[in-house]
Amino acid sequence: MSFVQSAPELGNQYRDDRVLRSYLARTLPAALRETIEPDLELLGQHAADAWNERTHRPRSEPVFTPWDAWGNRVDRIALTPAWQEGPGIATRHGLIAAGHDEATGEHARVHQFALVYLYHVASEFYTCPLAMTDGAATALKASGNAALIARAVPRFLSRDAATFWLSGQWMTETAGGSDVGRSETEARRGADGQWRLYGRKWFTSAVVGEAALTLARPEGVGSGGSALAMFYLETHDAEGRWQGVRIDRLKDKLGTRELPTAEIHLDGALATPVGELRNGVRMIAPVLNITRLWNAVCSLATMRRCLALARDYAHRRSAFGRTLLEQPLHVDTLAGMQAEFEAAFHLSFHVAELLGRAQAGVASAGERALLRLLTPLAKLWTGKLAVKIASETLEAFGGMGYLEDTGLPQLLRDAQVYPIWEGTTNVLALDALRVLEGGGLAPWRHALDALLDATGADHAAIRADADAAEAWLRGCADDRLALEAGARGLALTLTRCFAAALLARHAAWALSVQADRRPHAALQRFLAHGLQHLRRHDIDDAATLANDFHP
Ligand code: MFK
Repeated sequence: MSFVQSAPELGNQYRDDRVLRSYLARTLPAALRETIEPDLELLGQHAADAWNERTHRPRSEPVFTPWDAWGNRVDRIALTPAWQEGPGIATRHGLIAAGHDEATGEHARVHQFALVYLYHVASEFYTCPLAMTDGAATALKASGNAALIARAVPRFLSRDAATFWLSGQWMTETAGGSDVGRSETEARRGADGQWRLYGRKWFTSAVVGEAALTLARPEGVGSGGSALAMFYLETHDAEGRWQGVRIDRLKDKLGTRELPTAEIHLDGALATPVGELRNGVRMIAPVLNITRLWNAVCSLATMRRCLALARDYAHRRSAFGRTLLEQPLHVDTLAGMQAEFEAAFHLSFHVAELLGRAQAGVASAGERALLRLLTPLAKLWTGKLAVKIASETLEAFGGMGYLEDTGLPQLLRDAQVYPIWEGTTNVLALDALRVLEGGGLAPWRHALDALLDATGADHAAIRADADAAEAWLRGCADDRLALEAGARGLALTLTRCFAAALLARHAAWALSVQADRRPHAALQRFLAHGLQHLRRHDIDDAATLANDFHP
């Protein structure tokens, strides 16, 4: 019998996660940690079981049936098994409720995102509609609309699958996913005083939800983003029939294929304005910021899954007379991935901390400004990084990483969605620029210096790169084209400097409290990769290169 390679396996994904456990030990009060730990253990085991058993189960995708056999329009979507168990898991572990739990106060979001991080990969992106439901609960609360808050929020936060509702966020139209201000869906008010929506929504990721927040243009108000209004609607009538919603088809996507992303028409869907009949983009912004944080944490979850599999395989796989873990170049490659992941972890969970503090009303003005800036930054960096780490992971398996039935290619295909949805890298870099134009770099710089000062070490390299970012911004102040063209480089530099400072803070703590040198090693490696991505290229040269297809 010739040699047969054994497949990678996962242990309990909470117990095995040194980075998560060490982070929670530093940030959460011991009593709270002990209370939530059994839940984290269960989700960690669920993650392991779902992976280890996946090879015994056929992969499945949702199936859309527009018509029944008798010619009735039914628009039925049959979900995958993981999606069918989604409401039970989400409510049992309080995946949304935990984030709004007043009893845990400023720690609510860290608790919630630890759950999300452990559940995400096994959920087959059921986390996507959960993210939007969390966003909808947050946006409704911010709107102050007492009737809608009373009706919908308890259902969105329910810990009981029987009363739980999912909410979609239906924004994207054919005019563009980024340029939402061009939305064409119209809201018409009938003689009965009720609003009805008419239009086409091009990517609706949570069409299976019971409710949705959406944007529409009240009839006759003119063009532009500020003329849009935010509406709340329920997808089914009292008899359980779709109300004014027709599903045209499910999207044929590169990845996230278990997620039934649909293209739909609204044809007189009854809807309620959430607030004023304008400024819809501003009103829906809380949804964007919440889902962007979910995106960052789910990107981390993919990275962590990749590293766990690559590490397990490195123990098993032997080549040229040694296991991969005994091969210096392979070890060095894994270490580089781990360092980037570890820095990204601390950045994303820091955003969760800030969100928790803002929500509990204990964040300072500086922390609130930092939250607004770090949210797009964390999303844009982690989205890109997840693709890179997933790609490197497939390579770490050699040819096996390219075989569909190992489950590995799916990690890469799924990861490619992170930089695209919820704002592409460039849209988010420009969003960060808008924040800086409003409030400048001071909140970021003060927080960064405070983190480094608290370590008791100088960290001159991090401060020097932070100085360079400030100088770059000053240098471009009068050059709008250069500012926009360099916005991605600026965003990455600000992100990496701040992530380095957070990792430095954690490394100092881990060394003194846990006698653990690994975060320090991760920091050194992360710094060696470089923090700066600042660029100031000639705009005319860039235009010439970008237009190279002209003869
Ligand atoms: C598994 C992980 C879970 C993830 C869930 C994934 C679900 C996937 C499904 C989707 O992808 S849904 C579609 C996601 N679409 C986007 O993320 C849109 C991307 N485009 C942008 O973000 C644009 O920047 C934006 C649409 C906001 C620009 O629109 P406009 O019409 O040009 O608006 P404008 O003038 O920039 O902003 C309007 C107001 O909103 C301004 O405030 P004022 O009215 O007071 O001046 C902005 O400051 C405010 N605003 C915009 N973005 C904000 C914000 N406020 C707070 N936070 C923000 N992020």
